[in-house]
Amino acid sequence: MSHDLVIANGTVATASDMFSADIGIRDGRVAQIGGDMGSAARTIDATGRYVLPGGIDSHVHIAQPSGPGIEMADDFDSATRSAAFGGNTMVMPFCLQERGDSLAATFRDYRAQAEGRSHVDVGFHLIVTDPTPSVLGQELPALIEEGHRSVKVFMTYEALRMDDAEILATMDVARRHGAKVLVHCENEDVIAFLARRAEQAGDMAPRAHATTRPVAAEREATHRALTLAEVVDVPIVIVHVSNGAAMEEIARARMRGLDITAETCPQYLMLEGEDLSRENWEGAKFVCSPPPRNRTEQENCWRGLQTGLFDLFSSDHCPFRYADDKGKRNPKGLRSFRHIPNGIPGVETRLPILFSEGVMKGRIDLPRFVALTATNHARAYGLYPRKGTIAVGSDADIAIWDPGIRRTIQHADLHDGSDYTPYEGLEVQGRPETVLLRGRPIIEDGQMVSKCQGAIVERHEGL
Ligand code: DUC
Ligand code: ZN
Ligand code: ZN
Repeated sequence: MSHDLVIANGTVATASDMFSADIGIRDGRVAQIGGDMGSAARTIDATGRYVLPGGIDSHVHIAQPSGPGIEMADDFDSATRSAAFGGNTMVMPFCLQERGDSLAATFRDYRAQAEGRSHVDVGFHLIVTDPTPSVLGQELPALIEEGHRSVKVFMTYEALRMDDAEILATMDVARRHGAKVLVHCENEDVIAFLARRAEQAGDMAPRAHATTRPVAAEREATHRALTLAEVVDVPIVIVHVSNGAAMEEIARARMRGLDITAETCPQYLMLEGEDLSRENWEGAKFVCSPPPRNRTEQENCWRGLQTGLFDLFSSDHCPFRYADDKGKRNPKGLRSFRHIPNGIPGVETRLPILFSEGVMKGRIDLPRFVALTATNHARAYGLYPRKGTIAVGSDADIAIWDPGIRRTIQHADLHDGSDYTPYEGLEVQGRPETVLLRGRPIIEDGQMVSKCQGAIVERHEGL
């Protein structure tokens, strides 16, 4: 057999196994694992390296409308470039319907922004904020039939949230047409009440973002979202879980037989609410929702990654610039925490942080790392086994990691459009040094070697 590319002498890991084998790649797919590879147009020597499925980051925000005067720091070019340097071969951003707009027209425009401008493959989730009769009756069913199998709804953010009746109606359409529903679980009335009280007391600084979005608001909303999904009998994804009380709600609902996918993110392992207290408004760099909690909750989230409570480890990459009046230091945001745009960059640091803090520090093994960062994302969103694994016939989306490299995370070395990283100064061990997208190198020796080869992945496609 002849191959376009052979990866020789590496240690391969999937979500279930680790083994020494050469990988033969032909026509963009894995053609052979182990045995006599025959001839190859090119061979990469992976001695001492781990050969892993490329990361799939199924929760990123790219060029998403963010309210008057506010602009996200990334377009598809910069976000997917950053993703590739971080060892990813696919991202899944959200197409956000703004109230009053057509979901179908919004999707057409959003897809066009990604086309030809992405360095890794892209698959889309939909966000419904305005469940009008035409959206629920025609547009959403048609989009689901076209292959969009995941719809996000918000319980918080005044401009995005839906009430329980609207969420139920949206869930019902998703169930009937075969999509799962992702839910952002925070109780908006609790948050609005606490935020008003904080402002009246003159408590305007970034730290109040965390104190006005307490664990109880997330726990209650998680319970309610699960209850609504139970009533409708729709598969649900609880995204960006930050704490043990919400995890308990998920565990209890699983015992009742619900189909739940649960996700956490690096910020809930590495950051704390106290980070929002940094001086000179620097706390704004850590404003995201739900907010980072404390050491105990970090440990709870680690436990959830270890035990299988969490299926997905995603970045929730949502970058705004810090020193920018369209970002974290916008004029209104400098007056009150309520106007600081929510979200932090993280698509490039997600995998290095979990590799270093998880695998290198012995908290999780390499197959679990692969499951949490690639395989389970592919399974959850209808991409497996084409994506998310190394198997004969799968897309050759592969990251080759050098586990020996130690470095300090600094924004100067990252590639997103923001001007900071919340993980500045964090020491990590391990780096994805070569990344292949459908068999073609996109990153080699820490350099980008391709241009916008990313494809839009239609979710109904099989192998
Ligand atoms: N919270 C969200 O819900 N989405 C993006 C970022 C954030 O902080
Ligand atoms: Zn969210
Ligand atoms: Zn998000």
